[in-house]
Amino acid sequence: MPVQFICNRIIHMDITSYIEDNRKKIDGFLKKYISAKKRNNDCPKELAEAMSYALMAGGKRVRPILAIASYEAVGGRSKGILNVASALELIHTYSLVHDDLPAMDDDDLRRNKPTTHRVFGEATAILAGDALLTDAFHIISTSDGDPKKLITVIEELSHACGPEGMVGGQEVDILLEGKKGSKKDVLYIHTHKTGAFIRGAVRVGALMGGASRKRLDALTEYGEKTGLAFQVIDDILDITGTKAEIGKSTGADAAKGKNTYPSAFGLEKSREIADNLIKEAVHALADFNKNADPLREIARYILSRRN
Ligand code: GRG
Repeated sequence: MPVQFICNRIIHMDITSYIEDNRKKIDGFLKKYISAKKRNNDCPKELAEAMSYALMAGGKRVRPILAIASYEAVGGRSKGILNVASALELIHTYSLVHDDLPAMDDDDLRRNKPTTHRVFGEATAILAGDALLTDAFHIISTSDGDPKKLITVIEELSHACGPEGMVGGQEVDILLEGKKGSKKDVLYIHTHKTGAFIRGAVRVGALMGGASRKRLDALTEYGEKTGLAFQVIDDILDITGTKAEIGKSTGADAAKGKNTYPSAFGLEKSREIADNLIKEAVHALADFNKNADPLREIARYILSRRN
């Protein structure tokens, strides 16, 4: 059964326009950030151009949108959420620029365009990634909002994206390339390389919104399940060919000897796992009111995504 037909629930709200409206706000923030960078004489022009090229290449902005939706789900009112959410996209962009490097995945295309290192060279691409990561924490630390909350956000993100999170997952992914990892290895890779940051994005929104412990726990479960499902769907799309629409060849993960859910569990079982994860993610929000509808619909959208 094609992935997009697995989840046949009724859509309760217009999630497409919710995503589009928030994407515009995030892109507006990122445009201002990158124009200031290009005008700043202390930032070398070539570096600013490489950062701009990577950041403004048309990403879906999934992590910032999740942070905003999580913030709204707990009735967040304090300022600074747009800055903090947009900073997540700088971290995400850094991870993609580095992931594409010859020393890692050695990819020529990202989002149907030449990768940053293909255009600007390896050294500038590495430095553009470093600069985006560092600036993300600068943006958060200078955002409006309660300084205690901002420190908690920094702590959350440094953990989610560091050696016990995304970087750790990437390390194991690379170490096991071409080797047959166990199901436990695949779970580690997916929950850390992709899952930890998505869980972190949801938690960051909740922390900025002043969530109670109970609500934070529920949102953490939502983020964990959605984050893992996101990577399982990505693995499935690699095989079913729909990523070819964004310039990736079908079966690229298998060709590189990557450990994926379909390689460990088979395609049908992987679809079933993704479907169940999304059901569990939505169930975790059972005690939330309609303010959490965007999160519920984003989870379903992730299941039906094609790129
Ligand atoms: C280099 C430290 C370091 C980490 C890299 C994120 C990551 C870890 C690797 C990316 C490899 C990859 C393509 C994983 C699949 C899931 C994923 C994170 C896809 C890209 O995220 P999207 O779909 O990208 O949100 P867009 O293009 O929409 O921004």
